[in-house]
Amino acid sequence: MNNSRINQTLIDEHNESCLAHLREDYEHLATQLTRCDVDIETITEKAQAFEIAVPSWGVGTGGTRFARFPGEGEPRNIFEKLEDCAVINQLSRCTASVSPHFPWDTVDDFTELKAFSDHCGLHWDSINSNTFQDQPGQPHSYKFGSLTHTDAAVRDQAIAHNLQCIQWGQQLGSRRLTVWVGDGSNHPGQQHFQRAFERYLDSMKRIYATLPDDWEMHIEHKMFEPAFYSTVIQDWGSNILAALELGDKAKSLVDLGHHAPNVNIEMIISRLIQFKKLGGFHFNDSKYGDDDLDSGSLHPYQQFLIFNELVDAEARNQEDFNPSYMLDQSHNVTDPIESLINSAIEVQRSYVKALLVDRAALNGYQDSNDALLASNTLKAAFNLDVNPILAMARYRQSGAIDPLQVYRQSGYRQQVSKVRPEITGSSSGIV
Ligand code: PSV
Ligand code: MN
Repeated sequence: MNNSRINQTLIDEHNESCLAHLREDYEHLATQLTRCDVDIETITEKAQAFEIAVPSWGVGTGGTRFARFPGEGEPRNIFEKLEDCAVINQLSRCTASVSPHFPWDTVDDFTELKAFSDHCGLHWDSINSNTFQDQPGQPHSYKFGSLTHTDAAVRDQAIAHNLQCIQWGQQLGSRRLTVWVGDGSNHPGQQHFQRAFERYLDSMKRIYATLPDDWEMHIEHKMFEPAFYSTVIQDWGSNILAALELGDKAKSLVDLGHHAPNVNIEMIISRLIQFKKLGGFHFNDSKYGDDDLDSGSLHPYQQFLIFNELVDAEARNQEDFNPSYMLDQSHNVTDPIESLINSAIEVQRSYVKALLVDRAALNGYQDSNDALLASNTLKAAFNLDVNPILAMARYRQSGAIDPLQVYRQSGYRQQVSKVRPEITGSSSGIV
């Protein structure tokens, strides 16, 4: 099997047809940036090195509590999910890694899975454990929690699953475990806050103890859902406390949708960086809660401000700073491949714009309390059109100058629909 899912000639012909305009736009932007002492080539090289992981579950059509409307040619297993991920990377050239979720992506033969991902030119990002759902035949239910359950037998089962995830991850060459639990309560008084957190720490310590030396454990907090009154790891405060208690290999992961509307997430990022506890991100956008909308579709300025903190830390050579980037969204009404390509590029765009912030000027305005010019310095970078840099980064790596146009022209979705049977009926639930 050829590891190019999209005919490379189609991409090359498309690029050929757009190249003259891209070169003109790139030259123009290069001239503009030179006026500010910025070398466009340095920025383009950084854009080329940018990488964001795709979640395996993101290539399936998502849904809400009310309904799910299945898409055409949806992947039925992790092998087909990898095929879709390979398309996303072939066109965008910034998504060479995939984050699996177990047991959703469990296979009999992990050597075969690893060989297939290698063949697709993909590697494995963080392993996600799942103790928020019951699986067929499972002895104990997670209805009232997993790692924090009052019954030790349930906690043991949830711990064992996480240990299994680490072993599978080692076979795939991953070096991270992400733990998100839905544990919490729906009624005031239902759960003793302190005892539940103690049980959580106890369970997590047992998982942490088995973590290979070169692994990290990422803790993901979430304000609400499925627990609607209290969630054990509900905010970055509980998250960093747990990470500090566990040790250096435990870090906090920030999913953008897991905060109340209007929370200053960029400041949370700064705090986590300062205390060497920023592990990584799940990027998405939201208006009301954990909407899982496409990255940058609503709050591109917030996403830019987050990258402003990240680039600032990078520029200061902040110690122990190496966050991982991943998308975590639900595509309910779009083709997931299109949404993921678009979103990856939107996150890359925020990174590139943050690289263009005049940091010396910003620091000066901060020190002299010039609020307006400090703000305008950020805005100047945000308002730049960096499309030519992003397109050139793709072009130079054999990706598509306009990935969505090539994807639609390729007819990939129609082709896979022929071999992947239509899923009929409407079910509800997350992907
Ligand atoms: C929870 O809402 C979450 O953000 C976690 O990352 C889960 O692993 C993922 O979504 C599952 O869909
Ligand atoms: Mn998430």
